Amino acid sequence: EDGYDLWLRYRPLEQAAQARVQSQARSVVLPGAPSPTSQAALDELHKALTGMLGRAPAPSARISDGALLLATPARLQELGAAASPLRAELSALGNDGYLLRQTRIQNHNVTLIAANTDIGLLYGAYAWLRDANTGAKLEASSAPTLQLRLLNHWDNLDRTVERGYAGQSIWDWWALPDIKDQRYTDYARANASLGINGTVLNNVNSKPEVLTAPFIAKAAAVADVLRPYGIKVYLSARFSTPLELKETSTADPLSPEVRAWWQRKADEIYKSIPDFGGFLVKANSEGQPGPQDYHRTHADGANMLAAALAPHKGIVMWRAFVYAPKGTHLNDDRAKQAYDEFKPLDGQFAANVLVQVKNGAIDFQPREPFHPLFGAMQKTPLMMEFQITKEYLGFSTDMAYLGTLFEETLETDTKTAPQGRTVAQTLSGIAGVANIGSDRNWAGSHFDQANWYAYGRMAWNPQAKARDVAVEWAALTFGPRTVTPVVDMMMMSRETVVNYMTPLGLHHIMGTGHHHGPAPWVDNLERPDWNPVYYHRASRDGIGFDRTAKGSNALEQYAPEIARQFSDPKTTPPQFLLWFHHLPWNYAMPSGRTLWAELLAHYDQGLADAKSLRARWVALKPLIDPRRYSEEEQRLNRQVANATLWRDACVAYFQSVSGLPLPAGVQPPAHPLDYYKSLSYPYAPGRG
Ligand code: BDP
Repeated sequence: EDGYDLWLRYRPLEQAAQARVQSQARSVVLPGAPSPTSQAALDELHKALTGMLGRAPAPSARISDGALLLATPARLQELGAAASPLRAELSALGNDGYLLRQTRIQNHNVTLIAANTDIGLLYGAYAWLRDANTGAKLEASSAPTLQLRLLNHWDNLDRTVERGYAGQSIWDWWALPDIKDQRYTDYARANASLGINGTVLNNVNSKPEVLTAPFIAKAAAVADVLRPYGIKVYLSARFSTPLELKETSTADPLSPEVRAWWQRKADEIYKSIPDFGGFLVKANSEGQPGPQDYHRTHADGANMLAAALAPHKGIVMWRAFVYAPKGTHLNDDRAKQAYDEFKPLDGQFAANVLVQVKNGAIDFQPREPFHPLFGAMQKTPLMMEFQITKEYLGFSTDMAYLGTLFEETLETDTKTAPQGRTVAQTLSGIAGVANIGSDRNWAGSHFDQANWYAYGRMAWNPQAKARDVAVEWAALTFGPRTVTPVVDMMMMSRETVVNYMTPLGLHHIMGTGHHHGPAPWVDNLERPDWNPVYYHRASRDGIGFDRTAKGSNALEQYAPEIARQFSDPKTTPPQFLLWFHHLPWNYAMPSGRTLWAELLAHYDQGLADAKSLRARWVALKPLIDPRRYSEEEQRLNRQVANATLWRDACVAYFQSVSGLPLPAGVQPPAHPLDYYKSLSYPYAPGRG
């Protein structure tokens, strides 16, 4: 067990489970000639059943008792099962949905996987296998609510990965298009097993070369591998590409020359990749070029690209993560900028543009309140952008199961409709910044595989519960006997990180550039809002960022009900307290402690829980295979050290600012503040 097989391990089942699965899959029947997609379903079932049962199922063209039957409506009709109530049920399941049913067809008891399309059959096959493995009930139907379920790779053409902690890029651009690594197929299988149906191959900080003929050919080769699995390829486009390639004299989106160039480029791409998905664009943000360079709006820029893609049914995903090194909001609140720039453009985007919004208004912090654009842009389709790779949550060394973060965000009521409207309900699509690399275990650590898994499962069903998803993943990954303790670890892990890094709504106090270790003292960076002191605003008189009407008034960007609730510290959820309020150190918390004592208690809790995670894993040693056990044990040791560092450095720093003594029982930091300030992290991974 080295983790390569992810949650598709297909190890021999225990006896009772074997008998159950065997009785449902004596043979596998797919009437008619298979397409590449239904062939992929057959191949997966064959591989899985061979692994789980120890022998291959009989391939068969005829239905007999105990057959596992895969069929679309046309095939059901030929089998004389068209009139069944299944038909109506199927028609409600759309292109991607499937149903699993024990039923009788042609006088035989069969297990039916039915779907309207071959891709639905593939999804159904994976669902059936999930159930077969975990012993879940086999009477299900399912269809996704979001049609766009994407991964975003922040992968560079030289195979470095921005914010990647799992080795090099999976895409070997140099070897492509001639050499197509087996990993691409396994990547496709893993994604299809979750229902992920699109992938942006390259970094949002994009290079012009990716749109040149050689790279289009490379992307086409990847697209060919992913196509049978229902995964479309997309590219991140650099706004100034034609200018930088010296093929136009400007990149102004309203220039006819520029528009014609992009039209030709789109036509060229679709010649090689007929089902190309479209472009993802980061513009006028962190130094990236964009339409504002020509005094045009984001809508002008997005619509120009959209026009080029529209004839081919492609889309533009235009990111709302905007702020420029020298731009607006320099002396205001960075949290407000995306809303301020995008809300006025609501209704101005072309029909094939989606605005892609990070889950929170700052930047993938361990915890953020939901982004105020969700629910606010009602005339523009929005996509959620989550970060699966853990840039701000301890990379792939610290354990943090993000299912809880995804759930917390998706289920929040934006209060933008009379009956309520959750963040999930405001979405038309979803994207996750991938944590996948060339590491043998794909994600840098075994537990980080769970974040890829949870993202995919929750992209399919944004109402899914993080715990249920964790139960599935744990059963598939470590086997049925460890599920409860493993899930308990996962469920506490992200709060643990929040507590030892950024409790009570603190944010962005990580070290410059690498974002790994603590650096709440940093105050000397060029842009004010790159500095941790800008975000925590701690001084003798208190701590926190006042985003109420007395402060930056970022609260005004939320629905009135939320703005009202959060404008009073007493009714602000404690986990967001210092996100919205600047409060005196002696502010009385609901616990009865002062804010100062509460802050310290959270840091201590984070460290205690990191130790508890390690102890729980150690207790599982007899039940986990040696390699995976040891790889995680080493990481959990490292996490305890990291939690200690965070806790001690933050206690030392905030004490130096508050000037307050440590309450009785609180351990002083191991070193003086200067020691923590002197630490550096040369060659930290993930800078791309
Ligand atoms: C920040 C990352 C940076 C990304 C940027 C983005 O630090 O590497 O380029 O987000 O999302 O979180 O564009």
